[in-house]
Amino acid sequence: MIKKYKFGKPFETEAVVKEIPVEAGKPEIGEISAEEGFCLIYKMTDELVVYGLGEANRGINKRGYKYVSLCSDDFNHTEDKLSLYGAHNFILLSGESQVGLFFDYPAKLTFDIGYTRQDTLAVTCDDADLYLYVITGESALDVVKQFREIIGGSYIPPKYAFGFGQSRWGYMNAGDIDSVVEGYRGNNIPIDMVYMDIDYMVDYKDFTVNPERFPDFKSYVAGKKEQNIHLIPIIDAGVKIEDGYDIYEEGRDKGYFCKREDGSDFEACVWPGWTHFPDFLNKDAREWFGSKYKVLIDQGIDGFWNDMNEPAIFYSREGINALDECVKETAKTKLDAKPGKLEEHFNKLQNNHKDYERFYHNVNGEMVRHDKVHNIYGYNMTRAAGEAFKKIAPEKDILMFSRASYIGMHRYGGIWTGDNKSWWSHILLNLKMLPSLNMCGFLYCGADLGGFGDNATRDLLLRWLALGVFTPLMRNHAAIGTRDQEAYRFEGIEDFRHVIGVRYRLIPYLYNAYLKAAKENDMLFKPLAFVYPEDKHCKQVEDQLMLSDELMIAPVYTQNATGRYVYLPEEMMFVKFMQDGSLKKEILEKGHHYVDVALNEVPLFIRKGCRIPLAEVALSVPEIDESKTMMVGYEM
Ligand code: MIG
Repeated sequence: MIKKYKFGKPFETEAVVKEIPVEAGKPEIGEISAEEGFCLIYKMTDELVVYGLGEANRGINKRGYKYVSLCSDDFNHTEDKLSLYGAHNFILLSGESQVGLFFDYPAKLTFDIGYTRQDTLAVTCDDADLYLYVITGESALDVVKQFREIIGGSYIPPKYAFGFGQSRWGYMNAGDIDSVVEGYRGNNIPIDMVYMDIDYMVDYKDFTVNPERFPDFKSYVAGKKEQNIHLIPIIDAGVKIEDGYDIYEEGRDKGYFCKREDGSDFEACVWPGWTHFPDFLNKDAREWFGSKYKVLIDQGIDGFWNDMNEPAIFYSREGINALDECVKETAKTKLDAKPGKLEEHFNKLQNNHKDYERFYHNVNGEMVRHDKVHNIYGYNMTRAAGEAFKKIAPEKDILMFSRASYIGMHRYGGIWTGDNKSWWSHILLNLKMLPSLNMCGFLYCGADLGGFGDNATRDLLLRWLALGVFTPLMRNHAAIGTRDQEAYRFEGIEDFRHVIGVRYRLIPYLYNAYLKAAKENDMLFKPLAFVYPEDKHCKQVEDQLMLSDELMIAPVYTQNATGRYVYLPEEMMFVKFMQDGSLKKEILEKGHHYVDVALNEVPLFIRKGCRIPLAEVALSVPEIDESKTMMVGYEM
């Protein structure tokens, strides 16, 4: 059952697509005050597990910390971080009863889930203008399914997007991309996508392709497609201010950029230098920006990733003016002229919340200050693209995923979880986010395999790939300046060929499981307790997941480990994809086990009575021969 409550004057985020009548009075959940801002206080029993929050830090069970919904460009995902790129305000209180809460509120919102007081949940925000949805159901999954039904169906990517993709910030030109394709194809490692990061553009201008770096781009794209390689360019939110640049001039003339209070276009410095931010909350501007994807689609492109759409800001005009002032001030007296003060000031310019109070959106003629709707900016950038794709190429499925997001965006694209690091702990963080993301409708998602920042090692990449073989988005991505981490850069290439090959064997199964999950508003990845609610152990399992209806996954995420402990809630068949292409199968009884898993093996568990199809290894998605699948299962 779903009940919708209204506080004050909520902003219509369009996260929920189903019409639901507003209830009279207050919800019977905890204590709510809407006098000074909004605050919901709820006493948590010892047994209560709190799920949800989509892309968020820490555990599957979110208890014991604080999380702030505030789309943030932060490349250092340490345990103390409160905000990441997404804002997914859905939590599920799972105890004796199952209650889902969705706070539809597009500005900063804080979930204190036992941080201030261990037994107390406090959800707070500055303005008491929001919708609160209270969902009750028979089981945790039932609550999630009801929620998913009201937010609309999840985005379905093209099938090729289930292949493996290679990315790196630093591929400069066609030659760099050719050598990546050669590195994979030449070593018989399967691959379907190579990503184009910001350097393909002319001066980081959206929808341009540098003709010196990519002469005759259209035929280049076509040539790659003949090799079953899709090129996936990045699109950044900011539009470069430059006379003669059509996108800039059109946006300026039509008034489609975010404006300052005085009506002038807000200026922020990002990769292209000074930019304006398209007003994605303005329907006409959204339509206009979306139509620009056609420039690249016309050249054969059929996939994109949207970046910097929190929006990320290096500094604003106002910020840099304040720095000028600071320089002048410090120069006045010798005593104050310490570089430290300036440095401190300078560092505060990046992604400074003050800047979000400096620009406005035109929402149906009404000026709305950005900080009041901050969390739906990236969502609406991706929505601009998704809505445009239906017009530009209605017959095609186009790949789209975004960095910033809000619930509702799941209808238009997937997400990647941003700038993680080549850390073992981030393999586990990757795993923990998957079910939470699924609860919020995001099915097509994945992390930068191998880690974005810092230097990857061979063993880390192999272990991470062995998790990545199961995530819908399977992409290796790394930051400029880090160690090369394409699979063919390490010794023992055959191990990478094997692990990535396992993905291709699983694609017929995974693709169908995905479609089924999307159709039934189901989760692809579930916490164990969703499937075995009676089992007390399952509530505590934070490093294994159920995958669709047939599988359980338990990757190794510890360096130098030759295996791991795993908990089986029932008897299962342990299957290992061995390096020589064979399968090693063993029936394991319910309970705790230590399983050996070598670096070049991929483990999975098949539930009793279930079986899955396995294809033969192929070098690309279109080469998978679905008529040659074998069934592997633990039948009774
Ligand atoms: O300020 O385009 O998260 O994936 O490689 C960094 C360069 C901008 C951040 C993205 C990352 C991408 C990088 N971008």
